[in-house]
Parts: sequence; structure tokens; C-alpha cells
Amino acid sequence: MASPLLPTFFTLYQVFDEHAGADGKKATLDKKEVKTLMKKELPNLLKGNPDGQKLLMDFDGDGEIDFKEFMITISCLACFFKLAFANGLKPLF
Ligand SMILES: [Ca+2]
Ligand SMILES: [Ca+2]
Repeated sequence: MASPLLPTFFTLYQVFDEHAGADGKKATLDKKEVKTLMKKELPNLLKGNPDGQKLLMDFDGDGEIDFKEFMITISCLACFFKLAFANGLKPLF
């Protein structure tokens, strides 16, 4: 049986690339691309955060989200959900 981890890496690359390329700058997500990504991929996290900007962290303050910033955010969300589910939070999806 194949490990599910390797395909997960490819899924993350594909999700980022699919949305980051919308404006022709494939290396980063701008505000509009972040909003589209969040709406499609994590719609339940947009409640109370309609533009998604507060969830995807722009660590260098350049106004865009690069792949490293995207992955740090995804990792933090995974840790949050692991902890929250262990403490009784019901999945949002
Ligand atoms: Ca872009
Ligand atoms: Ca940035």
C-alpha cells in the first residue's frame, strides 16, 4: 500500500500553483489569489475572515504569500486542528 504522505506533498504544490498563477506571477499569491484559494480550498475558515489574509501569513511583509509562507501556514493549521480535535473540537468539514 502506498503512503498517503507523498501524494499530499504533490497536492500542496498543485493547490499553490493552481492559484498562484492566476495573475501571471507563479511564485506568489496576491490578495485576490489568496481569497480565491481560501474560498475553494478552506471555505469554512473564511467565516469571520472574508478575505483570508489573516490566515495566510505574510512573514516578510511584501504583500504576497510565497510557497514557504503558504507551507508554514498550512503546517500551523494542521497543528491547530490536531490539538483542537484532540480536545473535542468537531471538524468543520
Ligand atoms: Ca500570483
Ligand atoms: Ca510574503
